[in-house]
Amino acid sequence: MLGWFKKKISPELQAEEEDVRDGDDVSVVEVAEDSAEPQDEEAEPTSILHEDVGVLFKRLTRKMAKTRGSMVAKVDELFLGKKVIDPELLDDLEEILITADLGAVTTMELVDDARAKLARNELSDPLVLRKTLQEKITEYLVGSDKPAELVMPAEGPFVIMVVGVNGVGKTTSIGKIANKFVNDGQKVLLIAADTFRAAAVEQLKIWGERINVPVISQDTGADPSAVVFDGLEYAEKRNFDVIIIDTAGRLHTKVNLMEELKKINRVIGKKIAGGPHEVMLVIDATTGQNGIAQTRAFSETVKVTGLTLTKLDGTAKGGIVVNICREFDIPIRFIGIGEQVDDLRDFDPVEFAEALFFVEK
Ligand SMILES: Nc1nc2c(ncn2[C@@H]2O[C@H](COP(=O)(O)OP(=O)(O)OP(=O)(O)O)[C@@H](O)[C@H]2O)c(=O)[nH]1
Ligand SMILES: [Mg+2]
Repeated sequence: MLGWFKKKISPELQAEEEDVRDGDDVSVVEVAEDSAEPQDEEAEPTSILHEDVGVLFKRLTRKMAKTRGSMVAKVDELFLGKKVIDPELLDDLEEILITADLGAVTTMELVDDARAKLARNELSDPLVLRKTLQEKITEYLVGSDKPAELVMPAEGPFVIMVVGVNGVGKTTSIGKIANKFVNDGQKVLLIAADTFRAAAVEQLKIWGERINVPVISQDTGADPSAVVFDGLEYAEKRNFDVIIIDTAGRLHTKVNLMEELKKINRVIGKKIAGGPHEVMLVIDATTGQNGIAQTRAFSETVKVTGLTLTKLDGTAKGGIVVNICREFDIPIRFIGIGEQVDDLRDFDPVEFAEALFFVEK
């Protein structure tokens, strides 16, 4: 697999850092200064590329056991002992795919295609049908024209604003993503713009300490846009490569909360040219079809440029991934497969489909 992010061009690295800290209300959890020296562009990243791909794949399939158990295992059960395909078998297949949250349109397309082939006597072997299903699902997953890798700006920090409904895994994903950047030698700053709950700021600070990156925060109840403004101000002369902004979870149907996101978005744009460079929507894969409604609502509010799908280790409804890839032309950047720092994978459609259809021998 290729790298998961790239820079437009090599940035000019600035050696000196000035202390521009201002405003007593801004709380900064500092870390050791030498923690994130930028690396040579050509240098090999120290990320998962050094790990054994076979081991990672096994881990992915293990973590996705529930998704596999639901969809593919049921398909296999259905096909077991069947020598030929008949119309009833296709009806049962349709039910399995719908239950796995593949979505009505995708399911109909897959099953109708099989029905047509069956009618033309072009399909008789269940194993061939299984293979066709995997191929079609891979096609849907690959479908997006947009590159899955993050593209960092040539100049200045790469600003990522993370949004999504309550409890989907935004803060946890930020911790994991920040850690990936740190492992690749990037200097990372986190901004806690979730000011609704003190616990939210605390949670981000704990992640900051764990992965050794500073966290900018203010008191509970502060205006999130102001926190972001101050945070970006703090970052200005410190040459951060990556700034990740955590926002409060919000119901996609609550107009005033969605408006607040627009304001944060505007503030970032005024402070950093072209920012935010990535608006990452986090979706909990266990919520199934509602993920589609969430993606639509957030996309109508701010320009969502990438998705992270979480909790794929805990859902029997992994079909939502296929559905989202088909419905929107927004790349899935990462998938979350657990609560730990390394439970995040770059989304690779082919690998994902293989993991979905993988049978343990
Ligand atoms: N199993 C599993 N749990 C996850 C994953 N990602 C996050 N979680 C858990 O989901 C819960 C919510 O995660 P948070 O990161 O706090 O979610 P959030 O979107 O920041 O929540 P709010 O800020 O309240 O909107 C926590 O218990 C996380 O540990 C994942 O990929 N797999
Ligand atoms: Mg949070």
